Amino acid sequence: MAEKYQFPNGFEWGTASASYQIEGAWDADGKGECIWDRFSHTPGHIHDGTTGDRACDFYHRYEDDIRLAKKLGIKVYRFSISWPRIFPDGTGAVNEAGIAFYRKVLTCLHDNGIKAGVTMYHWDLPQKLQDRGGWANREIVGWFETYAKTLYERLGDLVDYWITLNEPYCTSIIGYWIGEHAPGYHDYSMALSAVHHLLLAHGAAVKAYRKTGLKADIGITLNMNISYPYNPDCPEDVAAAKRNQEHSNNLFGDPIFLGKYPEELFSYLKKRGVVLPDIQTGDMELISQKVDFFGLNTYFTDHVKADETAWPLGTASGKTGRPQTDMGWEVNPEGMYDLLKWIHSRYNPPKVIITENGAATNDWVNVEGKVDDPNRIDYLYRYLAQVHKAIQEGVPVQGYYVWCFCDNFEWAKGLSKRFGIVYVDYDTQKRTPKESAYWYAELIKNNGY
Ligand code: GCO
Repeated sequence: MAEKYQFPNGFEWGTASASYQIEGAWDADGKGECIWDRFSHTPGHIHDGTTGDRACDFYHRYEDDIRLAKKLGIKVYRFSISWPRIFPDGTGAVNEAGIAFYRKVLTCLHDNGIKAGVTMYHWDLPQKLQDRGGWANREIVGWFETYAKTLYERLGDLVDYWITLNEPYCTSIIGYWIGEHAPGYHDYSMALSAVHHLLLAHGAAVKAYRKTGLKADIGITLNMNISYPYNPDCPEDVAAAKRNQEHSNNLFGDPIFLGKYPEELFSYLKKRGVVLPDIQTGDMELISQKVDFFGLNTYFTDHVKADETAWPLGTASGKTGRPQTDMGWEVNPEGMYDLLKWIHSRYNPPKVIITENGAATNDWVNVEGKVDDPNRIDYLYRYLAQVHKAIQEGVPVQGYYVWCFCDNFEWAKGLSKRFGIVYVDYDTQKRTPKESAYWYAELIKNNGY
């Protein structure tokens, strides 16, 4: 591939991050406990036994990080707000120190000429709300709406993009069914009720936003993947791949953009004994509020086999022998193109922002003090070529944010997986831009590569 990839004028190059993964200062200045504090403090949950207590110490080092982002030419810096920093109990009294912290971060971004992309919920639910059922309790729709309105009112003058939720699939399915993420439950029907409440909370937040008069765009970030049948000649695999994709993609995209849940999937699940969500009058209208953009997180593709013994979905994943990143995720750049085309044809959103894409690789600082990460550069090169192709064919992608700015706490994998374009030494907190950061800076400068 010795091509030239030139991106449209005004294309927005960014990086992404999330509060629990970078901030540290887990109990500073009145912050309440979040479910990831509780989860990581409980032995056995995090593979390498680390926690986000300190992480990248962004809480104290945000100025340096933002200055470095500016040096690299980053146009949009995506980060999330920690709900329990704003409402230590989830509801009730506002913690002014939390508001002050995020106003400082936002001001610093603006002073450095960087746009702010703000995720309202990137998984760090106040523990006090989990104690009341968390996302499985329908009351959370109101709790989230109050939280969202508070953010609009107190921070809205400084925000360029609002993202209501990050990856409701992970919150619900991984948190309440697979149990690998906080709160660590294993109840599929509860997970589906969480799906419905997440979507309602998203809709309520968008609806409330439209009444504020604020002008910034608002959308949601969904993680999606294309599911390919493991054996395309096997009808059972073809059906299983379709079901798998409806579960990862349509379960969230259809209600938001088409105002309905995927029927075939729901009737399959019902037959398998799953309790479906309680959909009340007006719910689908609330969920399908018009959004300004579709935020897409994507990293890999799925290759799906039929497996009747796997409850409830009847699917299993198959490996294809393609290269893998340090997460064990298959590198399949064409999947990015197929997915962008699929989103465009099924949902036709006004704009797509790729709010996350990137690779974990096994990085370290070499004897010359550099971090050489050719595989990450290669990954970005190949995936961006596919983004470019989709744009050429009319998919309105207006921005791309690398996951992530600096190495950070990778959830159940702890500090052991490095996704950053900036290396973090967790003992000294020293930052070292990796070779990929310089590659990305050059790309931004040229708006192409
Ligand atoms: C997610 C989250 C990020 C992750 C990243 C790598 O997609 O899981 O949005 O917080 O760290 O995707 O797994």
